[in-house]
Amino acid sequence: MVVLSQPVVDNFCLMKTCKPASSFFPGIPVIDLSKPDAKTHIVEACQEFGFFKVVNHGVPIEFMTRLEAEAVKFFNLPQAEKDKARPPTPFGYGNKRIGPNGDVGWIEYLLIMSSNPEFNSQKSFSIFPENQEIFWSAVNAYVGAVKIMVCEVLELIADGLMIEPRNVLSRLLRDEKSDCCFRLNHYPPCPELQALSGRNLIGFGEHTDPQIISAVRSNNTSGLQICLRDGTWVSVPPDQYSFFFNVGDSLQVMTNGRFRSVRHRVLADSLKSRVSMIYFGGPPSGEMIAPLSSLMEEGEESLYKEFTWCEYKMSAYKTRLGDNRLGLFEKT
Ligand code: GA4
Repeated sequence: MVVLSQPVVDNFCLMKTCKPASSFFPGIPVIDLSKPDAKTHIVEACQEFGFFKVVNHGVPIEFMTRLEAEAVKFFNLPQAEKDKARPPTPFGYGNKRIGPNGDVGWIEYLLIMSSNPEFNSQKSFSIFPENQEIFWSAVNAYVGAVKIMVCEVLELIADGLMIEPRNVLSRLLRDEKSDCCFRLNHYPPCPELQALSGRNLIGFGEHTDPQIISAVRSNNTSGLQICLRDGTWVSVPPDQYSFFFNVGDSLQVMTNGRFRSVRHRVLADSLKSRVSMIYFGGPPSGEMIAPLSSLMEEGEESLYKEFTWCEYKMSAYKTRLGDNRLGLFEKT
């Protein structure tokens, strides 16, 4: 018989569970950035899945492993030490609570504003107070290289869509006022629950990302699932050397629904920790999020009401994680 101590039961009782993931989905599109046909395949993947894997990405593996080591060092600190970092309002250290509206998950995380490095070095963030330098230099090296790759992908998207200028999307991330953020996630294993019920905990509940595009890198632990067009959830095979890209709500709007903002979620593993690092590419606050005029066919109308990124973000922070946030902005 498995005997659970009370705190473990308390920890689990608010959490949603689901059946352990079955086999891996073999159909995730793989984009090789060194191949001339990358642009065509990216556009196809954004239309069909809103999701793809990128190889030959140019981000040094050393940047990934160095940041992963720093993240593991932080998440392994005693709880009281981690709680000294500022709370996630929205940037800071969070534990089990996601966002401001009551969502929970089997996760702890650091949410960092990546457009403004000075913000991070503020004492209030307080990660490894005695020696913050090593941590922040690992973050900055990683985020800098990932941003270059993400901009390249956005330029390939413009090429693939045959729209000009080719920086029509990437300029939004390169803008000094761009609103990009970054998160380090740790999904601890959940062996007790697995033993008790044969089920896994939901680490991060299903949702779409509000931004333009997101790039995920994780260690070699599975857990990420995406929702296909027909509503089935499939498991993404982990690959610690590659990046997984999600189309976000803003890119769905900018392509007037041609691209799909993909619903995704993460299940905690019963035995292995999952550590992931995600770069979210968002535009400047005042930017209008509307279909790109160079893409619209003659007479084509926008499927969405007009809004700025700032308005969308404010609205997103009033929603629950799994809500259809874009629904509020669809024309009826
Ligand atoms: C989902 C994508 C990013 O992780 C995030 C999340 C944000 C948060 O964790 O603070 C949100 C979520 C995300 C969408 C709806 C709101 C805001 C939690 C939540 C309930 C950082 C983001 O930009 O939006």
